[in-house]
Amino acid sequence: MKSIVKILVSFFVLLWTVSVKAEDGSRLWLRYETVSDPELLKTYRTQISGWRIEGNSPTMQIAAKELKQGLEGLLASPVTSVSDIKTGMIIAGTPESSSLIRSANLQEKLKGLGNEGYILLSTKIQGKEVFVITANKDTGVLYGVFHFLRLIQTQKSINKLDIINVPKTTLRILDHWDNLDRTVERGYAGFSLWDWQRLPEYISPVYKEYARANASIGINGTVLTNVNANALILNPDYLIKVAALANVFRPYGIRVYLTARFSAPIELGKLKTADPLDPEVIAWWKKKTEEIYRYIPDFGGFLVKANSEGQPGPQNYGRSHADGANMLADAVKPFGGIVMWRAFVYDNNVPDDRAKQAYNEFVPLDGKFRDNVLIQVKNGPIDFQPREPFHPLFGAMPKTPLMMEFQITQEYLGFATHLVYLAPLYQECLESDTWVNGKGSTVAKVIDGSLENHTISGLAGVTNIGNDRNWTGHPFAQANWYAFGRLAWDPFLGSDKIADDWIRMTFSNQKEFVDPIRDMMLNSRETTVQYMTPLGLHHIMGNGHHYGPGPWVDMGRADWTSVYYHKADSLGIGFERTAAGSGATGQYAAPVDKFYSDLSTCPENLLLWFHHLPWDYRMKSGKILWDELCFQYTAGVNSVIRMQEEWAKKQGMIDEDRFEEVKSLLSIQAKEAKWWRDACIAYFQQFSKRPVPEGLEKPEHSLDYYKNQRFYYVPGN
Ligand code: GCW
Repeated sequence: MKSIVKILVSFFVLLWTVSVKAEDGSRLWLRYETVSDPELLKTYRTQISGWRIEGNSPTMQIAAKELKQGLEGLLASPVTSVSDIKTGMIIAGTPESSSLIRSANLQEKLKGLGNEGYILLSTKIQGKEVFVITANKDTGVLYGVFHFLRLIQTQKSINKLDIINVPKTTLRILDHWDNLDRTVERGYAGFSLWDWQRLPEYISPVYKEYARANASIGINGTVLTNVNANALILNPDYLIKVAALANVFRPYGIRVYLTARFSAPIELGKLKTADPLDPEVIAWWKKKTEEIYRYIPDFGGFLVKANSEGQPGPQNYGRSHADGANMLADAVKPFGGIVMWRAFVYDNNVPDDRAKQAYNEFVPLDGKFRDNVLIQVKNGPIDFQPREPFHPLFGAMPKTPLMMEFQITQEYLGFATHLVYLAPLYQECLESDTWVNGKGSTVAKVIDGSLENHTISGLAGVTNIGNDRNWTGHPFAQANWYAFGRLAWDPFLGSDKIADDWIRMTFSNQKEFVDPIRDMMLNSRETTVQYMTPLGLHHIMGNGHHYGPGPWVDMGRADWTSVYYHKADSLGIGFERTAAGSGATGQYAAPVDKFYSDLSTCPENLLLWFHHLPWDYRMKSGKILWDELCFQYTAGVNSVIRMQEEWAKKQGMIDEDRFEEVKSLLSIQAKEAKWWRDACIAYFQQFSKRPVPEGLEKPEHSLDYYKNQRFYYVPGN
C-alpha cells in the first residue's frame, strides 16, 4: 500500500514538473528544480539543516541569496539562515570575514588557493559536523556556493566533502562582438544585451542575471564591444554607461574590458596620426586611459584587432604589432590593466598561404612584448572552422603569454539553428600536442601558462549571447556558453563530464534522458563536420553571411573565396600544405610536421587540410577519396536524422516548450544538413566526374539550383 502511495506521489510530482511549468529557457542551468529522486531528496534534507553566510559585502550578499534560492528550490522546503551552530549547517565565509572559519584551522589549505580558488569541506566547528565553504576572497566563496549547489543539482553525494578547486587560468573572458547600435556581428540570438540608449540610468535586471550566470561558471571578464571597433565607446558619454555596467558586474567577480580602435587618437583626439611611437599619440592614450580608470577603477584593459580585415593598426605607420601593443600596455600598466592583442591577421596582398601569415608575423616578435600583453590566438590557423588543426603559434612564442580565442557563437556551425555541442572541438584543440618541449606539450599547457611559467594566462570565447529569452537562440547553445566557462577554469576537464552536468542542471537527472542526450551532444560536432566539411575541407560556406554551403564562391578577395581553400580540379582536391606545397606544416615542431605531412599518419579528418590528393586516392576504409567524401556527407545527414529520432523519444521527459523547440530546430538542421551534402556533392562531382556510390542518395537538384539560391537579411552579417 505504502509503495503505491509513493508511486502515485512521484507520478503527480513528475506530471506537475513536466506539464504545468512553462519553460522558456531563461533560467539556463540555474533552475534549482526540486531534487527528483525522493530518496535522495530525503537524504539531502536530513544532511542540510541550515546555512549561514559570514560576511556582508555585496559579493557575500549575492552568495547568500543564491544559497537561499538554490536550497529552497532544490529541497522544496524553506532552509533558513540560522545563527546557532547545528549539525548539518552550511557555513560560508573567508578567514577575514568569519571567526568561525578562522577557528576551523584551514590556513594551510587556504594557502594555495589564490584569489579565486575555494574549499568545500565537511568538518567540525564547535563540535558539530558542518559544511564549510571557504576561500581567501569573497568571490571564491561565491564560486564555492555555486559548486555546492551544483552537487545537489546533479544529484551527487555531499558526504564527507573535501574539494579544493583553483582555476588554472587567470583570465576567463567573454568577447562580445556587440556594436553600439545593438546589432551583434555573427550573433544569432537577437540584439546586444547592452541597452546603451537607456544606460547609465536604467539598469536592466538582465545585467545581473548575465553576471550571475557567468559567475556560476567562473567567467571573470567581459569585453563589451566588437573587435571591429567603434572609437565612440571611449568617449565620456559612453564611459559613464560602461561604468554603470562595471558596477553591476563587480560583485560577481567580473571585470569589464573594451576594444580599442587603433585610430581613436585621430577620430576622437583630432590628432594627425595614430603612430604608436608618436609622443602626442602616446600622451593621448595615456590620458584616455587615466580617464577610463577614473570611471572604472578596476577596468581590465583593452582587446585589439589591428591590421586585420581593414582595421587600422600600427602597420599603417610602418610599426610592428609589438609597437602598437606596448604603447597601450604602458598606458594601462600603472592601473594593473592588460592588453589582449589579436593574432588574427592575414592579408590578401601577402602572397603566402593565409594559414601561415599570423605565425610569420608574430613569431619574430616573441620577447618584444611588455609583460602585461597577451597575444590572443584563434584555436586554428584559418577561422573557427568546424575542424581545424591547432594554430601553429601555440608553443612557438615561449616568451609571450598566449591566450586562447574560441568561438562560442556558431558562425560556421549552423548559427543558432543547429544543435552542435562545441566542447569536443575545444577539447580536441586543447589536447593537441605541440611537441615544442617534447611529448606532452599540449595546447592546454601553453595557454594555462604552465609550459613556460607565465603568470597571466587565459581563454576568451566569442559569445553566443543576445537578448533572446533563452539567451542563446538554441536551447542547446547554452551548453556551449556553459562548457566554455568550465573549460576556461580548467582546460583539462572532459567534455563528457561537462555535458553531463549541464544536462542534469538544464533538463533532467533521469538516466534515460541524461545518457542518450549526452551521447547525442558528444557526437554532434563530428556530425556537423561530416555534413559540412568532411576530411579536412574548410571555408566552403556561403559568401559574406556564411550561411549554408558555397563551395563555388570564387569572386572577390582570393582568401575570402572557397576555391582558394579546396582547390578542386579534375585531378583532385585539397590544399597541399606540406613542404611540397605551401610549407605550412613546417610551422609546427618537427614531430608534428612529420605527422601531418606523412600520408600514412595524417589523420583522415584533416587530410584535405594538408594534402591535395587525386579523386581515386585510396583511403584507409579501402574506398577511393571521392566515394569516401560522398559517404562522409551522407553519414552526417543520417546522424542528424538519428538525432531527431532520439529526441522524439524524449517527449514527456521534459517540459513541452523546450521539447518542441528543439524538435523544430532539429528538423531545420536535417533540412540544412541535406542541403550542405547535396550542394557540395553536386559541386565537387563536376570535377571528380564520378557517380555517387551505389546505395547513397544523389543530390536532389542541379548544381545551378544551389548556386542560384539567394538569401536576404541573414542574421549576424
Ligand atoms: O570570422 C571572421 C568573421 C568576422 C570577424 C573576424 C574576426 C569580428 O567573419 O565577422 O570580425 O573573423 O575574428 O575578427
